[in-house]
Amino acid sequence: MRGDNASCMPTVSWLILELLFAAVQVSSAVRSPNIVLIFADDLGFGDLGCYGHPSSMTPNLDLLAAGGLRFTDFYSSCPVCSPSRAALLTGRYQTRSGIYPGVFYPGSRGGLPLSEVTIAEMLKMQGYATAIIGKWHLGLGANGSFLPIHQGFDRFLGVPYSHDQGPCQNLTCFPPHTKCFGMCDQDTVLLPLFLNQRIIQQPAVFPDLVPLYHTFAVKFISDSVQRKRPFFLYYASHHTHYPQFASSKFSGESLRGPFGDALMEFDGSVGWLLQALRDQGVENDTLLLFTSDNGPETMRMSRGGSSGLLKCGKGTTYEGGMRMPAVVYWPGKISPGVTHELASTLDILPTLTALVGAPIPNITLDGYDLSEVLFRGGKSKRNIMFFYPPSPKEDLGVFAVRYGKYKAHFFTQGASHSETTPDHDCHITALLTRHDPPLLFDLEADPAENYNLLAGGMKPEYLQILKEIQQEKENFESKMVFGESQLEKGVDPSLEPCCNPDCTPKPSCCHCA
Ligand code: CSN
Ligand code: MG
Repeated sequence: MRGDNASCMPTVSWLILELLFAAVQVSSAVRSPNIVLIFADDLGFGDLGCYGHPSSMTPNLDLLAAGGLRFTDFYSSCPVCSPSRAALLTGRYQTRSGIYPGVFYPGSRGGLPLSEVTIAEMLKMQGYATAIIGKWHLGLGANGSFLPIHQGFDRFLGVPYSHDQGPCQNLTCFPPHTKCFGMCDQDTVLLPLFLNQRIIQQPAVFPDLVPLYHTFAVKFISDSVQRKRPFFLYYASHHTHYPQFASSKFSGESLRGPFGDALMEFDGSVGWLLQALRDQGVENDTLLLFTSDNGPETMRMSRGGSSGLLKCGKGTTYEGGMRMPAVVYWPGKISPGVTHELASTLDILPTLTALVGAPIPNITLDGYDLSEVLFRGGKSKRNIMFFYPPSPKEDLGVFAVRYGKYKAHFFTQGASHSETTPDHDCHITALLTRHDPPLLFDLEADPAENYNLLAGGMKPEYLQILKEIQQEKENFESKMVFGESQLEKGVDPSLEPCCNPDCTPKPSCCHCA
């Protein structure tokens, strides 16, 4: 008996040791950095002070850029919203997840498939508290089955789609009495504000949104810090999408009119997010990333954004549609500076996965780990970027390819969202055009895509580059499998969110005090 007991002792203490070891592992997971991902809407490459805009007032973003790493060659995966957001959150091209053609509507049947692994799900598995504030735009579905709560987010305060996707002519955009500019979408429900799965306002009161978001973000951050949980906050701002709005603090304050006021409010939210991190003592334990979903809606004229020196904007695969402002900030961990390395929203999930030591999702990813660029001033693993239009087709394939400093356009097409500037290539009247050989630009020498290197015919010095691009493109396309289209499932008006579900007549009765 004694012998048995004695031989049992080491086993028990070994077990205790193992438990202790596991506890240490858990507590080191608790030291995982907090992650704040700030995503602007329809903000162009040329809209921020730190990207050269002469009259924008963006002191907080400019400070972030000065203290962090600012990218000059950072790309979205698509020049419109839903596909761009799907790729951001999954690290996969929108074609794989089926987020095409175009964007989701209030009554859309589809959504981001629940089988996709989002950044929020990946981080939640690692013990993170997760929240999304602002614009979702990845589906709503019957009974809210596609809402963020089902995609890894513990909390959601925000709007399920774009804030112009409901009538806005009777809403206030700037306090106290300035009505929204334009009508927005008619014949659909007023824009709802959700808390998790519940509608708490319909219509959402635009000038109140950012102050509400502020309170919610501060609470989420302080709750997480108090509970010693690392947190992931995805702050998907409505700014600077049409119709522009702002709270009284920013209304009429900018030099740039309504767009400038909305931008200033967005910039202000960057300031209070930073302040909240400081107040909780976690600024140095937090990786902050900022970028935008797609290029500017120049069709809104001076109320649209600016792609600066880049060509065209939203809806097109020219640089103005695809290239985004982007800053990554982490005091003490990321050296301040400017990088010309290639990077994309597709790279955020793989980078965060590496950072927190999570297993890589067992699916095809299109992104690269950017750790070398962020933490060691090294080279990007990304040397290529493929550009799909908002309505991609398997038989056409990618419209353009960035390869090193070159960009080749195999197809070009204008877009209604890129109307009104003097460049007719951007407009809806610039029909789908195949280019064979492709248009070829050197984006280092000519970021504005003005001078086709192959104008006047093939030149032998570019044959090798074209061959490499062609090979990369064929290789990529041979492995690209388009997922079932979520947008082709169409819309069902009865799925539109309504605060008063059994009321008649819809959609106008979906209006709650
Ligand atoms: S987007 O803007 O959601 O930011 O891309 O609000 O492409 O048909 C785009 N669209 C409404 C929108 C419609 C939007 C479209
Ligand atoms: Mg957008």
